[in-house]
Amino acid sequence: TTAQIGVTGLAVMGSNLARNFARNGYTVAVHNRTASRTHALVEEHGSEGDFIAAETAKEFVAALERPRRLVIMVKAGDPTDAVIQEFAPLLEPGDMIIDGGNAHFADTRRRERELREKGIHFVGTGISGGEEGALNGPSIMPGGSKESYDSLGPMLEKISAKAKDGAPCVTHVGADGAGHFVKMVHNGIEYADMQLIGEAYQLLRDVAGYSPAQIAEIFRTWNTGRLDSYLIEITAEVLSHVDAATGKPFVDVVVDQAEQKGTGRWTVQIALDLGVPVSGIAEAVFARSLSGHAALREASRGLAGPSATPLSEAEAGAFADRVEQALYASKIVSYTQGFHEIAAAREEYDWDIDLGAVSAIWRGGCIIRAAFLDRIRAAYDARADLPSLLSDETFAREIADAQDDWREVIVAATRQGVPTPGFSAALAYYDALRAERLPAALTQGQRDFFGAHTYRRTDRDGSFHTLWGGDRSEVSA
Ligand code: NBP
Repeated sequence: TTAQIGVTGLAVMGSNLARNFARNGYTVAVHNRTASRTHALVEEHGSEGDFIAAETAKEFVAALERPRRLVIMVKAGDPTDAVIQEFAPLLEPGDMIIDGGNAHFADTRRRERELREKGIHFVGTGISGGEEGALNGPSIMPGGSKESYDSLGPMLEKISAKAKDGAPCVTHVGADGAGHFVKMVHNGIEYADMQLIGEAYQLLRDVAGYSPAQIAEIFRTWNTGRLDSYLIEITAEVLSHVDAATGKPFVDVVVDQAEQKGTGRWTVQIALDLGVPVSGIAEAVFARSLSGHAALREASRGLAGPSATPLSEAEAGAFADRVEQALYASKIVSYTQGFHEIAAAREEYDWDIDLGAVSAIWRGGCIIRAAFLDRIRAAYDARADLPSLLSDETFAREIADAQDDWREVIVAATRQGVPTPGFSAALAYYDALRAERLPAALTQGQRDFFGAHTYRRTDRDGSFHTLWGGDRSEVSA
């Protein structure tokens, strides 16, 4: 017998993905650097489908039908290169290597180029949904050649999550690193979503005066409306959880220092390179980083400022409604920024990415899955060349309706000394885009003054310089 697909790297993600393929009727060759993992997988889950356990790379490759489809699920970075170097010499033109790890898209572009010279398709693939998703249906973001997708697509569609309308949460995102790029921005948006939810929680706690259990109920209510999403749902679960050891709300016994693995940071680093303002995602990454500076926070405790005084019960309910508006409006802005980054990369790397299709495959399986994504897809379906999500009539109207409350919430937070970097950055982005004139004109004047960097005029074409140190006359540059 030969296997239709092989998975090498059988830690939690690889094992679950292999089982997902097997449960969907495919024969799966399985391999791991340390063979004990391979045997453990077949022993524990062999009954779920057809597995071929391979101890060596040679056995593994020999077990695969041609053209071979080989999934790598190892630790991203050097291990991925090590595995490619081990397997590439054993493969033939037309074979496919699918890297399902969280690779940096620039690495994926390099690997794709190197393997293309040997006729091997390298398919960098973003996979979201954690271990549960890998087993029961993740959101899958494959890059690589169209040709490889013809062969892989049907299998990936089978194992992927399905959106509420039954559509598989997978599409050919674009060439070479496009899949890993889109997965990276997915994670950046996830950071922003989590930060905004965190700010909403803090406001409900400190300004409205609600308990974690009461806030969990508020999130449960929000989850039945336009904020319906996996992250809002699990937020309610986490907030209502009580610590068994102390009887306190779980959220009060966890150290308030957020960690990160790096995909959010990459999203911001690359946005800086592409010149795309992703202020909401950046604030989310910085907020995690700030939280981790324990000594700095300790040293700053005594700094002057107001502390929050909770509202009366009557006022608290109305305030919670305002926070919902602020959260929703800020969420629209973070997705606007994330999709702008994808659109900019599409331009830069000449990727054929369909933004509507990207939002559609995030509707199921992944961490940011949400009813909201249907709306984004509708916006791009109505107009594929939408300059920004904020230009969509529906989103623009919703923000218009939300903005009084959004501003009020930020005012209250500012007055009471509750930090809302996400809400505030989102509103500043919105107001900057709306502005008739920005102080960038003054910036250009300053740059021309100290560095003769020149400026353009509103009334004439060309570049100009003012002789600041001389008679201040203007010359054409
Ligand atoms: P890990 O990221 O912990 O990687 C462990 C696997 O890598 C093991 O199979 C290990 O083999 C193998 N490996 C290493 Br480490 N170095 C190797 C080398 N030089 N040669 C061959 N194999 C090597 O596993 P994971 O958490 O299952 O994640 C796998 C990938 O999926 C990662 O890229 C991760 O970023 C990505 N991802 C994870 C999640 C998640 O929720 N965990 C979600 C989405 C994507 P060994 O058994 O011999 O040590």
